[in-house]
Amino acid sequence: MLGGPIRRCRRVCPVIFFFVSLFIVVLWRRSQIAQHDHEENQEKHIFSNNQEEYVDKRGVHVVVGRYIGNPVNKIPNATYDMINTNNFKPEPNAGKDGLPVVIEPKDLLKMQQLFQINRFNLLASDKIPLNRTLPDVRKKKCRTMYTNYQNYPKSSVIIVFHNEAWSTLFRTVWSVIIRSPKEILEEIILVDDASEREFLKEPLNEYIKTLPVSVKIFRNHKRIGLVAARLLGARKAQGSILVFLDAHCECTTGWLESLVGTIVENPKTIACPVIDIINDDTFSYVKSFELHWGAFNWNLQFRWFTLGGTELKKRSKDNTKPFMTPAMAGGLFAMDRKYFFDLGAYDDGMKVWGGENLELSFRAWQCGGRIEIVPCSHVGHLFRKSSPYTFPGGIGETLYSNLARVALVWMDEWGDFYFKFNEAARKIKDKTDVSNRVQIRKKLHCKNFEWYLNKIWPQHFFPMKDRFFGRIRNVGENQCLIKPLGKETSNQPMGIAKLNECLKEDMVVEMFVMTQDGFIMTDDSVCLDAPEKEVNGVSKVRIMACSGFTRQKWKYNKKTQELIHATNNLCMDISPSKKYTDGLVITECTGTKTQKWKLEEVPWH
Ligand SMILES: *[C@@H]1O[C@H](CO)[C@@H](O)[C@H](O)[C@H]1NC(C)=O
Ligand SMILES: *[C@@H]1O[C@H](CO)[C@@H](O)[C@H](O)[C@H]1NC(C)=O
Ligand SMILES: [Mn+2]
Repeated sequence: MLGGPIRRCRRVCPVIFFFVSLFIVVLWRRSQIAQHDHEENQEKHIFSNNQEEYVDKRGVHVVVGRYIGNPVNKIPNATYDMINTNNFKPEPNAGKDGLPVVIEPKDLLKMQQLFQINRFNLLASDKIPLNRTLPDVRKKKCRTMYTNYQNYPKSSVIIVFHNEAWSTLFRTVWSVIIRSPKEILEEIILVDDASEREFLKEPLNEYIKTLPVSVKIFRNHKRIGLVAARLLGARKAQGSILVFLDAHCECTTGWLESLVGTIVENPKTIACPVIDIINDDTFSYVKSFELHWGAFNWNLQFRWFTLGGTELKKRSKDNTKPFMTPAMAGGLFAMDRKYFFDLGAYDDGMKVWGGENLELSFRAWQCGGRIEIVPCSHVGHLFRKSSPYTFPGGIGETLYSNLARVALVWMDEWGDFYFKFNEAARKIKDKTDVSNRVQIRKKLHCKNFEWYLNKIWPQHFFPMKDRFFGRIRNVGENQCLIKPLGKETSNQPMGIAKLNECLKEDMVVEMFVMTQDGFIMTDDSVCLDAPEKEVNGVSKVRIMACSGFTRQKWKYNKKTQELIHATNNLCMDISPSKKYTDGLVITECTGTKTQKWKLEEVPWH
C-alpha cells in the first residue's frame, strides 16, 4: 500500500532536495555578500572588492581581480579541532584541468562552516589533488619562446604563509615543482610568519623532506608581517633569481622560463606574471585579461587600468612580448637577487603588508630599473572576497603609515597632494622617520616623481604644474561638478556628469584635472565624455573610463567661460529639464549663464 508514495518519492524527492539545496546555497551567498558589503562600508576608502568579469571575443571567461580584502578578527563558530585538522583528502579527478569542483548537496552545510576558516571553499580545495592538471593558457607563440632556458640562472621561489590551508599551500609548492624546469629551480623557501595551525608545524617539517626538490622552511614565532618575512626569505636564498609567490597560487606551464628569460634580457627588470584567477568558491582556474597594466589612484590604492595608448600600439605588434607597467600588484614577481639588494630590498620600516608594492615600483623606475608584465607567464592566484588575516596594530594605522613612507620618500610634491586628501596619513606623517630610505634615493641618484609621471605613466590623472587642478563651477547654478558616487564597475566607472553644491572644504569628489590636451579627468582614471556627433539636439555628458579618444577632449574659452566639446563645438550646459538627475549635456552655444563655467584652482602642493 505504501509502494506508490515511496516510488513517487524516489522520482520526485531528489528533485525537491536539489532545489531546496540550491535555495540554501543562494541564500547563503546572499548573506555572504551582504556581510561583505557591510564590512566594506566600514573600510570604504581602503578597500573595494571588485572583480570584473566578462566573456571575451574568443569566448574565454575573463576575470580581472585585485589584491584587496577586508580584515576579520574572528572565525565564527570554528572549533579548535576544525581549525587544526588537516582534512586534505584528494579525489583523483576533482578540479582536473582547472575545472570547478562541485560540492554534493549533503556537504553544503559543512562547506559553509569550513569556508569561514580561510575565507575560501576549503572543502573544495581539500578534494583537489596537489598536482592537478591545468590548461596551458598562453598564446601559442609562447611555446616556442624561452626554449634555451638551460642557460638561465637558477631561481629561489619564496613563499610566505600565515595559517594557510595545507592543500592551497602545497598545491602552490607542487605547481612550482611540476611546472618549473629542474635545471633552473634552485629551491623553494617557505617562510612561516607565526602560524598557529598544528598541521603547519611538525607535520610540515616531515612532509617537505619527502619532496623531490629542495624545500626549506624558516619560521618566525612572532608575527613579523609579509614585508619582513619576504626579506628574511630573500636573505636565505641561494639562487641568483628571487621569485616571490603568495601561498595560494598555482603556476602554469612556462611560467618560470618566461619570467627569468625577461630578467636575463635586462637584469634590472622586475618581471611579473599575468595573474589569473582561482575562484574562491569552486577553485576553477580562470584566465585573466592580458591587456591591463598596474597603477594607483589618488589614495595610493593599487589599480588595474586598460593599457595606455603607445604601449597598446607597441603591444599589438607582438602580444607575447613583455610590456612595461607603472606599478605592480606586489604579490607575484621575479627579480635578480643581487639587484634586489642593490636597489634597497624592501623598506624594513614598513609594517605587516600594504604599500610595499608601490614603494618597490617607484624605487625601481626612479632609480634606473623597470617593471614588466610577461604575457607568456601565467600564475593563478586565489582571490578572496574578504581576508582571513588579522592585522597586528590595526589596519588603518599600518596601511597609512606604510603609504606615508612611500609618499615621503618617493613622491615629492605629489606626496603633499596625497597628504592633503588623506587625513589619516597626514596625522602619521610627522611621526614617520624615513631618513634611511631617503639616503638610498640619494645614493642611487634616483630621478624625481615628476619624471616618473611624465615618462612612465603619461596617461596618469594626477595634477601637474602645466594642468588645471581644482573645482569646476557652473556660473548659472552656482554649483560644482562632482564625480558620481553611484555603483560603478572596477574598470569602467560610468555615470552621468552632475552638479552638486560646492563644498567649502576641498574634497576629492569635486576635484578635477584639465590637461593641456583638453582631457578633463579625475581620480581613478575617469574622464568627461560626450558623443562625437550630436544626437537629436542634446547629448548627455558622461563620466567614463579615460580612453584618450577625441570624444573626451574639451576646450575652455577663458573669455566666454564656455567649455566646448572638441569634435562638435557644442557647449557644456545643464540639462534642459534642469533636473539634477538628468545631469549635464552638450548643446548649441547660446551664451546663456548655465553654459558658463569657472575653473577654480585649488592649491595641491
Ligand atoms: C555561531 O556564532 C553566532 C555568533 O557568533 C551564534 O549566533 C550562532 O548561534 C552560532 N552557531 C552555532 C551553530 O554555534
Ligand atoms: C599526481 O600524483 C599522484 C601520486 O600522488 C599520481 O598517482 C598521479 O598520477 C599524479 N597526477 C598527475 C597528473 O601527475
Ligand atoms: Mn594572496
